[in-house]
Amino acid sequence: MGPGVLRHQNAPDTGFYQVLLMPREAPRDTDGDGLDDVFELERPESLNPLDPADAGRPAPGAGGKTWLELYTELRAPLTTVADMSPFQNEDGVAVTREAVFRLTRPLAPDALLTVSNVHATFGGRRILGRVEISADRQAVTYFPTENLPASARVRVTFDPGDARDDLGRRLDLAGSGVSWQRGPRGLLTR
Ligand SMILES: [Ca+2]
Repeated sequence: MGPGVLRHQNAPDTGFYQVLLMPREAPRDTDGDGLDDVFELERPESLNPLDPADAGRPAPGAGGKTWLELYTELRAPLTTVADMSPFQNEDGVAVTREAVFRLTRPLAPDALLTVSNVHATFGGRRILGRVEISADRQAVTYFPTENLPASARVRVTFDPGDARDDLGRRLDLAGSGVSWQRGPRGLLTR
């Protein structure tokens, strides 16, 4: 915002204004509607940091979501892997065991993952397998379908590519993968 002049017509002489310089990184929520003041000031056509009623109105182009819902989503941490199975240092994992990646949020309804996104390697080459997304769209499972030696060390890698989460954002899981080796003590690294 550029410089400007604030003028209060017919201002009473019983008070005064105090102007505070607020850092953009730590804005207040002056009207208490859940939207911070900077977010509201950046959208003067729709929002007013002194009007708590605007947060419940639908945000244009947001599929019916309110401004508060949109604001909350925009600030949600990017979706990543919450946990993986087999987990690190899990013992005695069968080389035929499936690998499950559980995400912090669901995938978009139209997100498609194939073996180009989730695949396993053994001895430097990709093995045959298939990928399934759970009904709640929050778990991705890779099933190896190839026979492997019992001592095989298998590494499963999850590269989401352009797949989006339920908020339409790309996933944040660079380098997610799990590897294991069949034996009395599975060797697992992320
Ligand atoms: Ca407001």
